[in-house]
Amino acid sequence: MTDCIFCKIANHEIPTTPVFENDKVIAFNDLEPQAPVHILVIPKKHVASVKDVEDLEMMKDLFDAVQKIVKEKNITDFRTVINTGKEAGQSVFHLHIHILAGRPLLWPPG
Ligand code: DGP
Repeated sequence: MTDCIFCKIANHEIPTTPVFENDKVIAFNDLEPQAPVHILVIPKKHVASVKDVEDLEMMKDLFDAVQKIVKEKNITDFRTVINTGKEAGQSVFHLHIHILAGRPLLWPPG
């Protein structure tokens, strides 16, 4: 989608060093890391949020990538987050899963 920053990353219009990539998914480090490990996993196809996913295969592809990333990095304890909507903290309206790790993570979140 034009003017979507994550579409530009997915299309390599913005140079990115992927943490993981296949034909459906790309993962890269968050620009504003909230933990020593902070990776974003996104579908290459533009979908604004989890509410807008039509084919749930997309979620399978994303979580398949999450599993591969944490396995490859030997991360045993981590949090996955999907913010949906402004009030829940979504600032980029292209679906993404945050992977956070490398420090104790508070629960419940703020
Ligand atoms: P959220 O607030 O859940 O929509 O998360 C969006 C995240 O995306 C936020 O942690 C900052 C990150 N981010 C925004 N723009 C860029 C960018 O251009 N590059 C990278 N690597 N991360 C970005």
